[in-house]
Amino acid sequence: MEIQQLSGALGGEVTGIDLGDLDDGGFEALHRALLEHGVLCIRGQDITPDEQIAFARRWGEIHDHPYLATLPGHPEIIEIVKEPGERNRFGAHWHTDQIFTPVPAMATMLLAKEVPPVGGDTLFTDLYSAYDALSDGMKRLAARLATFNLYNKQADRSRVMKAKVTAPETPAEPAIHPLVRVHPETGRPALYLNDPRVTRRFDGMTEAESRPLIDFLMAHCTRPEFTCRVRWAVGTLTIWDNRRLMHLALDDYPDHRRVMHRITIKGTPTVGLEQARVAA
Ligand SMILES: O=C(O)CCC(=O)C(=O)O
Ligand SMILES: [Fe+2]
Repeated sequence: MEIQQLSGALGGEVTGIDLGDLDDGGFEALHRALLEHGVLCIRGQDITPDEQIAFARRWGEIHDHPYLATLPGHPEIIEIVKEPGERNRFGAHWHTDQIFTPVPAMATMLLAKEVPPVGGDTLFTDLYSAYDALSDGMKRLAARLATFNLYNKQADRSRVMKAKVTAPETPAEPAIHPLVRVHPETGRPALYLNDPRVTRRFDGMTEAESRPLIDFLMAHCTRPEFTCRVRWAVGTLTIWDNRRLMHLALDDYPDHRRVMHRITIKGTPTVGLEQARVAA
């Protein structure tokens, strides 16, 4: 297995490995690499849905997405499809997956099945670096704040969503999380939020009071030097750690089809910096 860094901040491109035939040592190496790089883009994976599901289960239990429809016969896999001429709003803004649930997904993986000839890349940004780059005063303030997150169906409307429109609509429940999240495996603090479509405000504050700081933090978190970019090819499987990064699906391929097979892995309850210090 070989790993090439994708940028100075985060990301690794992995070659020389077959996820359909991975021993425990190989998996452990991949696990360590994910903790180090945050996102791994693994090339050349000609694997079946069952093999993708088996690979996903090595990371943990599969996380049910409360709002997305799944692949027929494989309820573990969400098929993300964008047709030519369709606007993509699925993941087309900076976010970390399922922050609007009480226990957000630990990791997400996408396997590229069909890709446009150019465009349709996915961008990632490193929230350890974003936290580290804050002033001491802002770090102290951020450590005391929690975010109030609410799913926004309008922001995510796309073909993948349509199958669920017929399902009974359950009202979205808000989820509260620490703004500075301690990574459960590395112990490193990271900023943890989405943009105001989902992170509506800080807990105990109004939207108007919260908005300037949310806007500042989003601009800060997505500074180009904290990012990397994954260029897809059919058979690229990209897995990312939602506990320390945000991502964005670029909608720059209006005339082409793009199909991804997505699996999310269950996470653990979020722990803030103060809470982690008390526990230590
Ligand atoms: O389609 C993509 O590149 C990413 C979509 C997304 O945000 C996700 O699968 O969580
Ligand atoms: Fe996402």
